[in-house]
Amino acid sequence: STLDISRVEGIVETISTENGDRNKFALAKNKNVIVIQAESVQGFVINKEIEGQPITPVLNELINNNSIYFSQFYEQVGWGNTSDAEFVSHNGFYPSVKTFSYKAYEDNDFTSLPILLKNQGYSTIAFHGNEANFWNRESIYPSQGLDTFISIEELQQDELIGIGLSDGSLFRQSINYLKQQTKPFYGFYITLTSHHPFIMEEQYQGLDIQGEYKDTLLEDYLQTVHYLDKEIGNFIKMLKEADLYDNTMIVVYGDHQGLDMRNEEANELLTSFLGKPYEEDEMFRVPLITHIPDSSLQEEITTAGGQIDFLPTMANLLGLKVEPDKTLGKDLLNIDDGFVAKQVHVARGSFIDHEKIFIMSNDGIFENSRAWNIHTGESVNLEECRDGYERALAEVNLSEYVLQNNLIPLVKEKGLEYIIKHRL
Ligand code: GP9
Repeated sequence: STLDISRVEGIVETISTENGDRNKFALAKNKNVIVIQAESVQGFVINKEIEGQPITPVLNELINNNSIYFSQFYEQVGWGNTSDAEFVSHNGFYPSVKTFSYKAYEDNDFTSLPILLKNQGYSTIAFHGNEANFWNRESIYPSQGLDTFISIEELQQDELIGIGLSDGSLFRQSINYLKQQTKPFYGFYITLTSHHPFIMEEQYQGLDIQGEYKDTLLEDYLQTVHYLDKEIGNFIKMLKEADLYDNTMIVVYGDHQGLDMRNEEANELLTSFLGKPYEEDEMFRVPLITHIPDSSLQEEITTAGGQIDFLPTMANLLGLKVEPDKTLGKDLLNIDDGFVAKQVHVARGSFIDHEKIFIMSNDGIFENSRAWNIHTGESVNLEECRDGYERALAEVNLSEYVLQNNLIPLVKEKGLEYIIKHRL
């Protein structure tokens, strides 16, 4: 059977922590929220230098001031890549394995983070420098709770880089919309300039790279990430000038990999740059930073988590009560052991936890799988992964069942356990 009730009861129990005494509950309650989903930004760039220059000086500084930095955070996208990062993060369910989720589930009903915030009186707005119908965004945003969508069609096309409007221009032009937006607002930004193949005119390239990585794919990638980082810095300045900074929580997370380990050139470059083999554990790792002005926060969370945990984690900070068995995500500020299931780009059943990564074999034979310690790189006995493998299967199967049958409204009413017991 695809739905193993005992496994799922385990899941529900793991994610059940009472709301009463929660760590960091409501720290950002009623604040505006700006979420920047950063195109192709991977975890390894944080606090990393190239030829003596920090790649992400702005994000590094943000992490050290009034922020929580989740350093063991992983992407969980499917075929919908950037749009799946949005889908998984906002909804707390896994992406479709068949096609991109915004298409597969376009007629579904949702209880997304923007919807939960709307219920608290928030207005919602999304910004993206590409065409509105790309990834079917325009069609699905209303049911995702994103009421206003500012895409390239609505904006001055005053600076184009790569496949659309530059991140700098998008941030700049968004300020007027934010000023007019009813407060508190949820503002969701999907950046674009650091999109593959990372081609950008020299005037935008802020890193001076002369050594072995000069004119390589790695240089191109790092230049675009550095550009985005700088533009996030400019954006924060503009928010301050517009008096929109103090009362706003600013969140940044990476959507998915920029450099694919299966690409030989990328693999060689990163293996050399990182000084260790470039494998799935590093390829799937993306940063998550939550910045709350005047909070005195400076914390690094090393609990393993993924984009599916974004909704409950943000809900906790925003003082929203998301009952634990109403999403498959977990509040990373209130659990000890995280768990990240993967099902696209690697075989279903693959997972990451606080100490190891398990990559299920594509031939479906468990014994042919690979597993290693994410901290030391040493290989891990596969038998130690069997429980996690089964849990990963149970989670992704349950998620698929809920979404394919449009059961989120029922999950909202009765919880995941009910869905399993009654096998609707
Ligand atoms: C397209 C942009 C990039 O609008 O979000 O999507 P990707 O190709 O990275 O999935």
